[in-house]
Amino acid sequence: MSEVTEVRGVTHRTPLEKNRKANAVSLIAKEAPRLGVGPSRQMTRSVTVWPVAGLAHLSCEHLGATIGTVVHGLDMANTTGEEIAFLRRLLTERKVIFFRDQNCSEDEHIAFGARFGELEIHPFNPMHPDHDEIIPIYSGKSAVGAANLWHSDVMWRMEPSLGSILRARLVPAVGGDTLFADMAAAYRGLTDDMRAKIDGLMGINSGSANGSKEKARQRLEERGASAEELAEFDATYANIPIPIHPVVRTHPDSGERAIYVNAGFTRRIVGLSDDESDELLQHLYAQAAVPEYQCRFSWESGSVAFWDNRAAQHYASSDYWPERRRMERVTIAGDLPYFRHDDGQVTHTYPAGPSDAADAVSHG
Ligand SMILES: O=C(O)CCC(=O)C(=O)O
Ligand SMILES: [Fe+2]
Repeated sequence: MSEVTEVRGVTHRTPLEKNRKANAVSLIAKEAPRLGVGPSRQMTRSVTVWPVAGLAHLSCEHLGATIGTVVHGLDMANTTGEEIAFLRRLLTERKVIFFRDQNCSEDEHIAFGARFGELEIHPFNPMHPDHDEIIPIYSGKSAVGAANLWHSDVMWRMEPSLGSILRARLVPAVGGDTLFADMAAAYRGLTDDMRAKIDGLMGINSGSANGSKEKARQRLEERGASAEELAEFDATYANIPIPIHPVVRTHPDSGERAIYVNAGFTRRIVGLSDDESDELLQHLYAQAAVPEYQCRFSWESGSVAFWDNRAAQHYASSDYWPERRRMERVTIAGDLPYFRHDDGQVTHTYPAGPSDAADAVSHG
């Protein structure tokens, strides 16, 4: 990752800024017990926009302290191998990257995603009429934006997606921003005791895809699907396993640890009493909402956000009703999550057995 860090360019600091930095750090330290937040990173000021070493046509601009970087000068429809390698490293380091003015076709959006891995086709979400790989996320008068809760995508899968590439086609005049939280910074901000407590714990995640399976079946019925088609749907999706994911996930590329539970999917922590599990989950869910770990992106038509589901959570602000907002998402398939213990042992995600599954259902 150092390669990316190195291209940040010169750090200009006047004596006043040095004092400001010291004051900011000491303020955070003083406030930390009250907020429950530790300084997760030494604050530094870097130049606002810097050129990328070896890729002089690109320049970068950070949005948040540890998360979110806008890459200027990229054309998603025409990328080189060097650009893709750079974006992959930048994504791992900054958790979400952004591009502006990408007026490419749906096919080009899909082709760009495919350069990062196999693409996922969501079995339950309504699909784009012409492209199975694109999930349309359209809101307006009769469809209120529904992604306004902190989550990372498709954690109901045993292998949740690596990343999502969302492009704005139509945006409201005001509002409709998306917020992102760096869950590795959030992990580093926990107390030592809390980190020791959650390292190696496992969480039961919702197996129902938040009701979207039922909605997909209903859509099939409304479209007049035959009894055979409905039976095939039931047979395919009746027994999808309920995943038990690590509460702290080790990133496969960087080795960084990140909090890997969220309000959207995680229902229960294995091996704790109901009360202990609820209390711990509430505390961990709440970390995504801490501004120090976040960046916030304001969309324009043609803007793109590409986030790493393994280390970031996101929240789409639903503050523009009844205006319309039309987004399209391409999703890259991921691999089996794991936690690497201090002694090097690895615990992977596993499917819930019958009693864990009952717990997940009773916790909704
Ligand atoms: O609409 C957005 O900004 C994000 C929606 C969302 O949660 C997603 O695309 O995964
Ligand atoms: Fe999402």
